[in-house]
Amino acid sequence: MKSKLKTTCIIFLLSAVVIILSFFISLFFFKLDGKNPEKKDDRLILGFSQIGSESAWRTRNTQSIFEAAAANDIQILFDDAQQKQENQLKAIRSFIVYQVDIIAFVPIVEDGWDNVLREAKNAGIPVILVDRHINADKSLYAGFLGEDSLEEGRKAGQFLVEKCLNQKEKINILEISGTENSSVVKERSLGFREIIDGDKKFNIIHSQTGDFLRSRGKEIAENLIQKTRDSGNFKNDALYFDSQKIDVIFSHNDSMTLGVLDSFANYGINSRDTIIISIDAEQKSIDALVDGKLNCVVECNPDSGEMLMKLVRLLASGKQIPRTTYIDERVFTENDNFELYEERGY
Ligand code: GYE
Repeated sequence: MKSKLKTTCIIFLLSAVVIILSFFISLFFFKLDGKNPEKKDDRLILGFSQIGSESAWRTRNTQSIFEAAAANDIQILFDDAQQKQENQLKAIRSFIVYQVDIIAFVPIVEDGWDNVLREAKNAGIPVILVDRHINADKSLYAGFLGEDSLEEGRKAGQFLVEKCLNQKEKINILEISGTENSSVVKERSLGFREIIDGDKKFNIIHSQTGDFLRSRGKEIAENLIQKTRDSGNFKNDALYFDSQKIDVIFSHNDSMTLGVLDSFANYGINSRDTIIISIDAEQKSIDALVDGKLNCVVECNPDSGEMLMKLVRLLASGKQIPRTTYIDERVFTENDNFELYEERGY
């Protein structure tokens, strides 16, 4: 009896060892092909970190990427960073663990990406920058896709210079900029100044960030109005800064511009003399241009999805991509034939 029990135990133990061993061997073989055990099919997996949904432009940018991925049968792991860099760093690290094929992300600010990009590089995962640039070693990412923000700033400056060609007196400018330390703000400001600095009559008397948000654009304008009211010199013919009349508003995106127009409506500011230049070209700002409330809208094209999928396929097939791929953009002005305008789609 005792020897029979001993044999049964030995057989039981042996079969348990065999089962466990075969499980680990099968797992090992999975690991060897480097394929993600979760990956159910051969479709490419793109890990995409978006900064948030702060503007109609951003929402359209995200839509364009999902639409193009679906059309190109590319799987997307998507993360909305709610405007926080630390969330983007976390998302990119999770894409590395998940072993996506390609990582693409919109860097909310220029600095602080070297380490996580080095980790992606060590994991053999190519990275594409979308929409904004970074200050990092160029070997840490494959290329950039997006708008030429410097040129957008220049176009805004060129419109202003042409519009004020015959004006001799001083022209006071209020600049409402977007997210601080972002490449797009740095380049739009630089491009605008590059053009207007050619003529000393142009003065940027105040520059303030509105973080690309409509509410902040409204807040900035209302603070200026309130200050003028408190000074007892309130006039509704324009915004004033330190009792200097603001002749031009250069706003880095439509959301903030529409916020300024909200405050004008609230406080009955008649802004007909104020030259207002905005960037993005969402439908609402084009409508405001057609209504004569804006003078110029520089397009920033959010539809980068299709081109991104092309770049993803190139990289996934081991090919190089251009260091920089710009998307075509135009300028809308008060001098256009508005009948020729098409729906903007965002
Ligand atoms: O102008 C603005 C968005 O990075 C180009 O970010 C983008 C800017 C765009 O919030 O609407």
